[in-house]
Amino acid sequence: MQFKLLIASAFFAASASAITGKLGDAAVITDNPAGASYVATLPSNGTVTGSAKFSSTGNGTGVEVSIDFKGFKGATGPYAYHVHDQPVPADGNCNGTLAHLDPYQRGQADPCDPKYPATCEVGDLAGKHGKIPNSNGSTLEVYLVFVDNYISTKRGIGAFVGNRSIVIHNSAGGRIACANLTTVGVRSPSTPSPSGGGPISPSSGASALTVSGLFGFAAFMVAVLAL
Ligand SMILES: *[C@@H]1O[C@H](CO)[C@@H](O)[C@H](O)[C@H]1NC(C)=O
Ligand SMILES: *[C@@H]1O[C@H](CO)[C@@H](O)[C@H](O)[C@H]1NC(C)=O
Ligand SMILES: *[C@@H]1O[C@H](CO)[C@@H](O)[C@H](O)[C@H]1NC(C)=O
Ligand SMILES: *[C@@H]1O[C@H](CO)[C@@H](O)[C@H](O)[C@H]1NC(C)=O
Ligand SMILES: *[C@@H]1O[C@H](CO)[C@@H](O)[C@H](O)[C@H]1NC(C)=O
Ligand SMILES: *[C@@H]1O[C@H](CO)[C@@H](O)[C@H](O)[C@H]1NC(C)=O
Ligand SMILES: [Cu+2]
Repeated sequence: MQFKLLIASAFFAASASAITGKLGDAAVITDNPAGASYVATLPSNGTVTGSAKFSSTGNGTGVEVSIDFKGFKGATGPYAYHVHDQPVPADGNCNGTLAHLDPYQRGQADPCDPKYPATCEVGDLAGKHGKIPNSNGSTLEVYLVFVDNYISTKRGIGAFVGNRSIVIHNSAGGRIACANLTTVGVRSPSTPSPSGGGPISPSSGASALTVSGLFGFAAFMVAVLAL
């Protein structure tokens, strides 16, 4: 039997700590380039398949992450997932991605406290937004959409994700899937912006099914009314 989960709330570890990195807390990135989008497509023959897409929001603050992962058969969760610092080597060995993206040098010894996301490693997406629950050996498909204010689609800064990778872990920390983030290219707004109005990027169709997607839709409505 296949389970399909729509994750609307997060699952957090009990013992979390607000730890400031050696270089400070993470900055909210407010100038992500309009239309920039990167996708990590997992290998089709692995334990987990599917993709994670990272796109600038319509207002430049934060990055919308849209995940569709399926598989997990025979694996043990809950499953963490992160942006890792390095790309996947050509041979596909996920160990080559090294550690989490951590431009502020926080380290991962103490778990992230999602109440204080600026104190988490920038790449610790599961720490900030929740792990994927245990599939108990069964096949699972997970759709997840959220906005993270600390990762970036802006080239040249430490929080830039476009030249890095995403890694999914089992409950023991083993790396069960990984993929390079690669550019999707720059979208143009579907309609010309009225003078004074910025481009608007409504959430994708899949995200409309989730709570965060509904918030995205609400933000879109507000943006239209404000023009
Ligand atoms: C998936 O396919 C690639 C390329 O053919 C191969 O290198 C890799 O070992 C395969 N992985 C698994 C888990 O079978
Ligand atoms: C920017 O847009 C995202 C949704 O795309 C929304 O979650 C966020 O609140 C907006 N931020 C600001 C500062 O308007
Ligand atoms: C990931 O990207 C790097 C850098 O472009 C490249 O060398 C590597 O071969 C890619 N890995 C895979 C598995 O395609
Ligand atoms: C990756 O590292 C882990 C932990 O050191 C090791 O058990 C595993 O065999 C490594 N995997 C590969 C494919 O090298
Ligand atoms: C896995 O088992 C746990 C404990 O019985 C349960 O809470 C959880 O909902 C199960 N997960 C799935 C995807 O069925
Ligand atoms: C990715 O880009 C950032 C920002 O330009 C840079 O600091 C980092 O070294 C790059 N990482 C890799 C693996 O190329
Ligand atoms: Cu990781």
